[in-house]
Amino acid sequence: MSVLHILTEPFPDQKPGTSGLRKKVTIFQQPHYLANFVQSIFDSLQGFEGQTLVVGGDGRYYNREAIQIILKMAAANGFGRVLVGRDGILSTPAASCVIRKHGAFGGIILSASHNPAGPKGDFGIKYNIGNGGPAPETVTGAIHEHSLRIREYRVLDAADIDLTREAIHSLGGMQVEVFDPVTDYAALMESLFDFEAIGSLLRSRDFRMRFDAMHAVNGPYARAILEQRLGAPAGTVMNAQPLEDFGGGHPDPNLTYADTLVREMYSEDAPRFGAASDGDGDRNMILGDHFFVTPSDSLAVLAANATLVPGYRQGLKGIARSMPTSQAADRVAAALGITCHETPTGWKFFGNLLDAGLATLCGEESFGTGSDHVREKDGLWTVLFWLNLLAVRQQSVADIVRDHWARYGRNYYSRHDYEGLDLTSADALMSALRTTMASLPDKVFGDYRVKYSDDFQYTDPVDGSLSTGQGIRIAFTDGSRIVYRLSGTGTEGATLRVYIERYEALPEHQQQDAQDALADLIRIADEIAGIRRHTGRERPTVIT
Ligand code: VG1
Ligand code: CO
Repeated sequence: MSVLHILTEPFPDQKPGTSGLRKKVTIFQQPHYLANFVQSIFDSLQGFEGQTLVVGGDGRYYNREAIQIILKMAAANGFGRVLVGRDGILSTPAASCVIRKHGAFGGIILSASHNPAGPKGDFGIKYNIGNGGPAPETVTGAIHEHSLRIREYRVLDAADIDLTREAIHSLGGMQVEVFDPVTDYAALMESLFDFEAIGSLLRSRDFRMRFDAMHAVNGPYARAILEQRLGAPAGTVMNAQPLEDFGGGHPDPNLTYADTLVREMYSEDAPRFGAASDGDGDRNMILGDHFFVTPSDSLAVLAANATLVPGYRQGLKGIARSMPTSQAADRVAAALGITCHETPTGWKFFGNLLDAGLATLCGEESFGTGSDHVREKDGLWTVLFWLNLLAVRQQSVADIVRDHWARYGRNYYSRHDYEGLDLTSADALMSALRTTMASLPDKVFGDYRVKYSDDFQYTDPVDGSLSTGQGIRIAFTDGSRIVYRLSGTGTEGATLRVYIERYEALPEHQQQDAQDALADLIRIADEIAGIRRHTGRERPTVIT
């Protein structure tokens, strides 16, 4: 088998976003497009000769073709071994787990997360480093630079590998091991949670749960763990078969897109617990009987109750949340006497904190929670954590959250997304906001006075690297906040995200509906940024 050196030209649009490179499938299918990016990854790394690479994806359309290309390129570039999930399947948290457990040099994850899939949908690729986490900005920056200079890539002239069966193959001088994608991950979960207590909860007659895998990657994981290992009745996991187009759906676990599950959880005969995860299995949504847990509250509740779970019995070293995530976790950290770190959006910023032992739990408002067990957010881990809490506390989801609000106060929270804006007007809105920002401190809007406003920047406490321009943050004197930022994961036009938060300490003043409680701040958010004026939109496309 010979190594081919293929001549190529750079594609100017290969700048990784919040989590890797995401584009339409049709863009990835252009000749050399994927190969250029993969070679740019390898060219930005050093010392991987003879080392192990982990490869897998969320099973979406083009996953298998991409894996065959990556295998042949890894062989041509000198990797010693590639571990690849059977059928090309690996959830994002499972990939992180496998990289760590097998001491791999790194991993390539093929996913566009919750973005729709299929020939007309999206595809994505990202590189994770040896700690199992997404490459930090220094690495993604280097990949981008290599992608702009690339002139050739290397690929082995070889036949495709059979990914459908567990086996060991050789490809040139490299070994390819097709392994079961669930085993290592399931063992890790069993080491963290009280499987006996969760199992007896799931098997008891007056408890019922539903897990919606949304035809995405977590189906096999949820079936193996919840149904086969823990004994939940067959059928507990719905939409369990990963499909190349996710069944035509939009595997984003929120109130809009997981509507079948949501309807069931708000029906007369609702189960006690409901959950869903996204395309690549790292996001989660947690529901009780007629009750929705906002992800920011979920992080705070997990932190406040962590010592009830075997894997976290020793307590937490710290908490970390992305900047737009509500400050509910900060209150728990204060009560526990630990630090709550505030990072830019995207899981890659948590890696150093976790590696340095500065944090144990992490979370983002975008339906992501996780811990130092891996270096990615983890959907099924969150579900098992909640089940462990339900088993120990013997209370409903709603009662656990209401108890939390009574003790710590409630951070009302909502995110308003304006999707598919044209780039020029979205940029105009943000740059106008950067100008207005300076004059905001001390200004009064109704009941709210601005305390400070800034364009969020972050200095990594471990390696000192600086990340700027991470979102406009407006803080009010009562602790309320409005945050504006542009999405880094979309593939069409621009998406403006507006995050709105208000704190209410007293349970007797706490109202049901977050949109009502935030109505004044929502108006102020438009007044300050001129959202309707700049975008021509009367309302957001998605409210969570
Ligand atoms: C979004 C979320 C962010 C999350 C990222 C990746 O990014 O806001 O919190 O880390 O998606 O999630 P953005 O730049 O579009 O706001 V996933 O499930 O793709 O790995
Ligand atoms: Co995801």
